[in-house]
Amino acid sequence: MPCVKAYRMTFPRISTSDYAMKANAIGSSLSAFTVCFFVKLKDPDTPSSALTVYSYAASASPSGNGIYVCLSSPNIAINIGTPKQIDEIKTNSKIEDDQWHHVCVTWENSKGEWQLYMDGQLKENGTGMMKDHHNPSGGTVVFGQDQDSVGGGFETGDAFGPGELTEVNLWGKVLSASDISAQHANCTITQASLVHWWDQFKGGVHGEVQVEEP
Ligand SMILES: [Ca+2]
Repeated sequence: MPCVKAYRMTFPRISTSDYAMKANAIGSSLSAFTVCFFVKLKDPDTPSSALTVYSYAASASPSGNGIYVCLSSPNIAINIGTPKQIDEIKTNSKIEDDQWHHVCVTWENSKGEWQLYMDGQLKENGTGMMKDHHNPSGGTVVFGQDQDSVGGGFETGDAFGPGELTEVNLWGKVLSASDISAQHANCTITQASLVHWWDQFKGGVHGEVQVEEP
């Protein structure tokens, strides 16, 4: 059980009614970021949707948010501000069991370099993803849904569940491999450059999402 000091959010079903939201979640535009979370899937063999864990939208887009990370498209897929969903990063990695896993995605705009870490280890990386892009500020973060409009436009086929989340955090820099492995190993959450953090979402849950204390 990871991060026993933190609360968990349980998503009991697939529904566009179940999510956690924070408006004005990113205060300054970002030339780099890291998003990390712990996730546990109830039905890893039979996902009925794309399982969007994290989305950030600063403007409406039916085909691509500012940022999203989904687990089953059909593998882990990442979008960083691309104008078309077809240009998302389609990784070769996926979650294949019903245990807790730690996932981190990093990106920076000088080389457009991205990295995917799973359970504290670098799994995949690449370059040329939205070089020179700045992720815009002032948008809305949603856990559990893809946003086709800011704070809305949810679709069942993109939703997350059934499953659990904890410690979904965003930093405005690329975390080091040692920072990421420390999160996985002993839940050390690097405080420097945190943009939004887990405690801020406790009051933002909707639908049947349950907050469970450790
Ligand atoms: Ca969508």
